[in-house]
Amino acid sequence: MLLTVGLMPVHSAYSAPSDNWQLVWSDEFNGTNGSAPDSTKWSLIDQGGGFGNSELQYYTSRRDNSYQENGSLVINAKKESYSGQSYTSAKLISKNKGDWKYGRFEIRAKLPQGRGMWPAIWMLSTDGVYGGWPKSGEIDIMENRGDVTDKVSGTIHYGNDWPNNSSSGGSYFLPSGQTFADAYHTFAVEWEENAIRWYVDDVLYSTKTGWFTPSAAYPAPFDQKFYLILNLAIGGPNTPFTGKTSPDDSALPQKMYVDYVRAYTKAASGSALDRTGWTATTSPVNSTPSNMLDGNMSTRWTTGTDMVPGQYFIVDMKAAKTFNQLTIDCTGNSKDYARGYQVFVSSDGTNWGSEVASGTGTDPLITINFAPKTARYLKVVQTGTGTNWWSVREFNVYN
Ligand SMILES: [Ca+2]
Ligand SMILES: [Ca+2]
Repeated sequence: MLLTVGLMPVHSAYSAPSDNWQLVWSDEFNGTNGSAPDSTKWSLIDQGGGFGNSELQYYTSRRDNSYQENGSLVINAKKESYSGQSYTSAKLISKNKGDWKYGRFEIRAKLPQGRGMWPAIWMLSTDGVYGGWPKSGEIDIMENRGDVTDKVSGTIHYGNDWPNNSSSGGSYFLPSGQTFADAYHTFAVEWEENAIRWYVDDVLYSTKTGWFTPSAAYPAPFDQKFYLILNLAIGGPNTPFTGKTSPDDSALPQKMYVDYVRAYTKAASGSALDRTGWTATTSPVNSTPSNMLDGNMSTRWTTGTDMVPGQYFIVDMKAAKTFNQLTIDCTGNSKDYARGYQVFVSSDGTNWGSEVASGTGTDPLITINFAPKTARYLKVVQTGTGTNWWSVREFNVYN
């Protein structure tokens, strides 16, 4: 298996990307100097063995190999015998802590340098529903070889089992005289249903729209939740990516610095209706339904227990409105959102007719589109067997 990978930076003023992306998750790495990465966002891998690429490092969870410092995550690769490997380093994954289907993933990082260094920032499928690598897909946001310090690559891996696997990608080169080891740069991927775009410092350098997997139709496998991975691998004599050479031990230790990791999802594109005077009622009757209409992301309506199929909330807009999109925003509660839902509308709050939309929530911000409707009341109902808590911070209606 060729699990090629991706990468990371420090201090920056926050600025949201354009094109309606909404920040839903981030780690700014502002922990105390020397502290561990935030365990609510990242798991540290404790493993060696080469990872299918004859890599030479053992990834440890020790502070020798990963820590926060001056607003950045530091991954520190060392020349050191450890559990059968001759180098140590670190690998962080957000699996089951930060998982998204579609979005913009932006990472500011400064890279290590030296022959054999293989820093990577990448994504793999959380649930692997289409099978083993590469059938469930891989998105490499950034990877670099440490002896080519002005170049990074962005790649997707997909298709049939190795060795008949497929990949496609592109590369970005810095202007002459600059290197990715000298300064922080911003690496981003925008992943939508039918396109994946790669950026360095907001310069678009590659777009891919075609891929496949043996067992399901396009846009599989890139239609499932993926998680983020940050690591610094050490390539050896049998590692294709780093040129099948021995690492330059004189370069070690080497550090990869990550200033931040930010995940965005696409906000609704229409105009949100003014919610003044609107009211909400719920079944079960609990918590504070008005919290989903107050414009404050720190307040929520929560069921406090799994919803039962058929339970719901109703919003009364007080007058007939025309609309074609809803959002149920449970951001901040990575697990507490509707896994199955139906939407109904009504002019009198009594007769609901047939559903106007239904679906399966795959992340905390659920966006529901349908043909334009005119009605005063909206009802969102829990359906299916994937019952779950709901923690609705904001409910919005768009036209
Ligand atoms: Ca930072
Ligand atoms: Ca609220």
